[in-house]
Amino acid sequence: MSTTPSPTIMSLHNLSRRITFRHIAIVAFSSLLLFTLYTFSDWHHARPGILDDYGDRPPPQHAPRPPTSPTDQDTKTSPPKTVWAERAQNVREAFLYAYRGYENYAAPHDELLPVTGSHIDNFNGWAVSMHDSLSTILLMGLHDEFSRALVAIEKTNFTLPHPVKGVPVYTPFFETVIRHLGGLLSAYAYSHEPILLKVADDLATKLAPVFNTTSGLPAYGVDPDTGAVSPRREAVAAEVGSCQLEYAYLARLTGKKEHYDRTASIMKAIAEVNLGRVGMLAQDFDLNTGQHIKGHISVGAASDSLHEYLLKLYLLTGHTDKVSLDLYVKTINRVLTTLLYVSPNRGLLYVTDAFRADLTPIPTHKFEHLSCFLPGLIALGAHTLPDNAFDDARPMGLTLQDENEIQQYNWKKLHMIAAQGLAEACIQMYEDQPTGLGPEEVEFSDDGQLWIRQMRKWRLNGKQGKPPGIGAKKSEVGREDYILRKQAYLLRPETLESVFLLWKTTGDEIWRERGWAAFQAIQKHTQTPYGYSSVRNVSYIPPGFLNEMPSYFLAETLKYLYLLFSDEDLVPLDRWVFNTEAHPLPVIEWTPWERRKFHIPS
Ligand code: DMJ
Repeated sequence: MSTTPSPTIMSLHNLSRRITFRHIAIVAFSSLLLFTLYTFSDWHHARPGILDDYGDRPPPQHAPRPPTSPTDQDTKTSPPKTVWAERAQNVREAFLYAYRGYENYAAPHDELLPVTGSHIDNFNGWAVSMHDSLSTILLMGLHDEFSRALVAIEKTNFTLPHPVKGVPVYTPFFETVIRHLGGLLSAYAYSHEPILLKVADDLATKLAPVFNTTSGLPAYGVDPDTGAVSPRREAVAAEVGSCQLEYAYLARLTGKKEHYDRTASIMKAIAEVNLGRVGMLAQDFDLNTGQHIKGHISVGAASDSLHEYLLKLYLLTGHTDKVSLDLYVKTINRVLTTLLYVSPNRGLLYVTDAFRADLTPIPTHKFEHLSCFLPGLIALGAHTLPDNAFDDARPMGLTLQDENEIQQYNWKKLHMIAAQGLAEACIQMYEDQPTGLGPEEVEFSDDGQLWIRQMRKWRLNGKQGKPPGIGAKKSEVGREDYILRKQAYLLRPETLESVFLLWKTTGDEIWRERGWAAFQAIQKHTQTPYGYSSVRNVSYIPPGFLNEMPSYFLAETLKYLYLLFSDEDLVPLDRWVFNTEAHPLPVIEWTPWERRKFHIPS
């Protein structure tokens, strides 16, 4: 047997002779350095995504990012696929529990009173919880629930009880469109059940007298039996500009020009608003002149979905409605430069509202749960709009310095930084509370700084570290930076909607984990013997039931959670657009015939 060492052993032998104490010391020192950097930096949190670098590389277009699967990332930090499937199943069960509570104790009325097991007709008494649940039922594959709903829908007649004969009673146009019409249309898109389209068409026609205003913007409400329209001549932004998706899609399904005219009438009116120094659509409108009044700018209550529908109409109509895009671009420029603040101690990025935007905007420093749809919307825009979407932007109402500042960045990067920071603050509001539930409204101390000014400092300092508003610190007693103004959690969806959209657009599993913690808090603190209830105070355990289960909990909150945990891409963002009540509508590619018939410009 030969004693000659094999080549491998020889080279090891030679190598060991060449390794000196100096080599060992260098290796030991480098390992220590790497370990320290890893431990005290955020390297180990980094994941592939749009925020990997803050340079100018744009993200891929129109390709929804596939969720990062456990096989291509650190398995220590991401649970296996089966865990997410179980979590999706938990949400499906929660939905069934809530919906069966409604069916058994409240149908055919509007909503369930989940503590007393009774009902309330707080909208029109047209079974709003059933219509609002339809698209969730279909996405979750609940065939029996869908069949029962169809039987009830056959009997729908959309009339209102008139307590005194001849005295009009108005159905609220906005709520009826987003919940009833949106629910029926989305269910039709998934099921093609003819009754759903017929009922949707009838309803939209009964509501149409609201458009008989001088400006063409819809009035607050209509008596569906007589066509009488509510007399108030002032209206809020969300109510005048949140039906364009539903009427455009209905026009596509029925071929009826009068339905498309409703969408066109709103877009024409808002395109003619003199934005001036206000810089974006304000909260209050005059229905006679079509102009906005007062200079109160907000993305929260009474304004929210008007801004949402600017981007979404552009996406729904296959990138054809340029008026919509132009207004969306102006709005976001104004919001990013004027309404975003960074809190002083923790660096939380929040969006507030401001008065006197036509002069010098005065921020309130209020941060509403309702505003938490915004990070998701901004992320959706950055993910789906083409690279040149902001090229023709003519910012309005901005100072020259702010205008110059936003032009220093690739806009998609800038938007994703804002979206991530805002979404972090929204979910942090939940994580700060002992219940793990998010408050309805907080107020920040007024010594926060405008985000765009902090971005400028960060840029001038060579973009060292994370951008302002990203990775805010945890709460410390006495340094929370905000107080609770409205302590209730009303089972609202906005934060979870954004968590879902941040997950979809970045592929970062941290959003799923944070959403899962919120769902567990909902299970623990809001479940009742009959369903789920809004709660009085998120900072106390127990938080105290309010005996309300709003229909949007079924339409939105549980749907976004289900989609967040489902591994399957059930609603691809390049093919479906969620209305403001989370009812998905399919993207429309207008045919030449439709363009001519509806007078849609090419
Ligand atoms: C929903 O009805 C809709 O999302 C609406 O646009 C505003 N918010 C409520 C739920 O909070």
